[in-house]
Amino acid sequence: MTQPQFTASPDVAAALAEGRPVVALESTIITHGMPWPENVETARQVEETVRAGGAVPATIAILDGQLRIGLTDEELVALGQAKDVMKLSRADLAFAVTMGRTGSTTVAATMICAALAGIEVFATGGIGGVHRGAEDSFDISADLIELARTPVTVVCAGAKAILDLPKTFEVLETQGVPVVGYRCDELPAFWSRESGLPSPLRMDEAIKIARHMADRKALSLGGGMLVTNPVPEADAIAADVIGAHIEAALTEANQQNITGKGVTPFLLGRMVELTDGASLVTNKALILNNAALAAEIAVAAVTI
Ligand code: PSU
Ligand code: MN
Repeated sequence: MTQPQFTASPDVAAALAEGRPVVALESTIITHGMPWPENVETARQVEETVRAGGAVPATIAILDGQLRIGLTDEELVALGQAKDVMKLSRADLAFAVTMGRTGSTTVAATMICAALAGIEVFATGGIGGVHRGAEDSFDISADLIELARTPVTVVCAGAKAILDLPKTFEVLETQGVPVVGYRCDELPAFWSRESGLPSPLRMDEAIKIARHMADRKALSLGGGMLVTNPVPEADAIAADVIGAHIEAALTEANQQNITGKGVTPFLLGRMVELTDGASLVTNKALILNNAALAAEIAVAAVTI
């Protein structure tokens, strides 16, 4: 017998059935993006922010082989402390199901699961992208290709500045992914509000973004879109300050031959240490900011 594809928590299931706004949330940021206990504290605050914005939060993960859309607080805490959690993308999402493993979902995998459940809006910190030196390593995050194929709107604070940002946005353009700057003419760069790159599109109202989602659907364009939401000024770290730490972290990653899925978690972890925790404070602030905007978009989308 075929098993159900996913299990939604009661509040998520009810909201979906009644057409109320839901915001998907990823779990790799909990297991591989932030240290304990800040990871769980932040995940809770993100869920509260989505609720305060009038939407239902749906944190997504695979627990013991089960695709779960919406976790209980106990499950969130367990995931935040668990060891040996797989970091899942499109390539290995079904493997975790088959093998009964526990895995957290990256942006790519969260988009797939959100679309499966009928959730159109998703909040994260920063998407993966083209790594620096990709011309040799070919390391390009599956997040970019997923944005091109799966119809979910991803609200982020830009691509992580540890990446090659110009190449990342070139790939998104090639793949036909709309990149919308929310109230900004310059693309934000995760910890910083500045990247030196112009935002290809700009929208200043959540309702316009929701309308854009509907128009894309009406035109059968397929695929998702990216909304880039600059970190609040008070929590931003200037690009030149963060840049020096990024260089140092990248040099260490090269020296230690860190490759593949390990690169992003290694770099994020080193950034927390190199900035004496400042990068973590900014990381939290930008995720909460994105959760609030995603809720606003989800609320607007159900009125269209
Ligand atoms: N943003 C964060 N922290 C993270 C990530 C994003 O603030 O940990 C995760 C996301 O899940 C993203 C993944 O999809 O990093 C990208 O990993 P990779 O570069 O290996 O594709
Ligand atoms: Mn990669």
